[in-house]
Amino acid sequence: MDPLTALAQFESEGLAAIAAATDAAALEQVRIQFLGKKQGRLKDLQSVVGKATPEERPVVGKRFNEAKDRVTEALEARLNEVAKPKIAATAIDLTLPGVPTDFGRLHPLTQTMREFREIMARFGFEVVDGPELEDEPHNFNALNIPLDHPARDPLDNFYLAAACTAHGKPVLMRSQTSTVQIRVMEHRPPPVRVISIGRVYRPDDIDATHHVMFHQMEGLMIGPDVTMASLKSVLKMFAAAYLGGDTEVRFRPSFFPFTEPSVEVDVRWKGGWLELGGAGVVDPNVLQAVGYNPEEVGGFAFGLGIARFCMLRHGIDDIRLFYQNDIRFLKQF
Ligand code: FA5
Repeated sequence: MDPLTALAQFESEGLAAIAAATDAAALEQVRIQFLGKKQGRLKDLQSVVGKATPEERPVVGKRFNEAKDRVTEALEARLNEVAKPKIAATAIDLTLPGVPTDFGRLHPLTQTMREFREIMARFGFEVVDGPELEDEPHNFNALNIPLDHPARDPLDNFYLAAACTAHGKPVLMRSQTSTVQIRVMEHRPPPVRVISIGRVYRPDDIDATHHVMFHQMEGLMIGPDVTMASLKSVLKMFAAAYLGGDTEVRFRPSFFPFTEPSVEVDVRWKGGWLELGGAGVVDPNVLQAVGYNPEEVGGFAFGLGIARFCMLRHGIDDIRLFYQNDIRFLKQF
């Protein structure tokens, strides 16, 4: 057989054997048979090439290297292929429906708080924040709450036994977000138009509308012409924006040491009324305590219970559901 024919045969038979081998062991046999250094077919071909005439030698030599390279490369490629893990084609049925993924969602109270911020931002209120751990000056004194007022009773507050201020004074978990009003006014001159949303803590008896930790939204607006009428407009607009335009809102005379006059804000609920918050015109004593001149500026403040709004919107009749982390309840929102 002439050298070129022998080389073509070596190449085609080598490639066919490689393609037919299905695992690494079979490929090793093919390698030994075709490319083995001691007695493989390539080794035999070396003597055939050696017998070529001097004129044939360049062509035959080139073809020898070509055939050797092709078979070597094919062997390596096939080795890589058989080494890959096999996906059994029959194990996948592409027509089967997928496994649905359970998406998490925001807690209904978080959703409510986000919506509150959005609504109040539309009314031009800036969002501010304040600490949950408070001192008595911010939780009581600056809010015009006298030393003998029942709201200061240690049994009605969560005082911390193991902590105090840098000056050794008692600290407590804030019982209302009204503390943030003071912190804002202490640091900025009027006009002010802010809201603050956060947790407050009271050792109340837990029932369908009360918990020991709950959320409030505090609002404060201070300026030269801010009146009780401004307060009522803002609260009515807010209730309409969150609960719907037909919501019936009632302002009931009330008392808070830091507002005068004061009101309680109720909305219709289950044939009666549900109290949503307290509000009023900021007491001149409070303005004076933070260095404002009550002759020049006035203002209103309000503090609303967030959970109660959320309960009204969604027809939830027990505040405790928000804190039980029952997925059957939470996934409805
Ligand atoms: C206050 O906390 C005043 N700081 C509100 C205020 C702010 C008045 C600014 C004037 C000016 P009150 O204690 O009524 O007020 O609480 C306000 C609202 O918080 C209540 O109407 C109710 O919606 C909610 N709330 C009160 N206690 C609880 C409780 N234990 N659980 C859930 N929500 C509560």
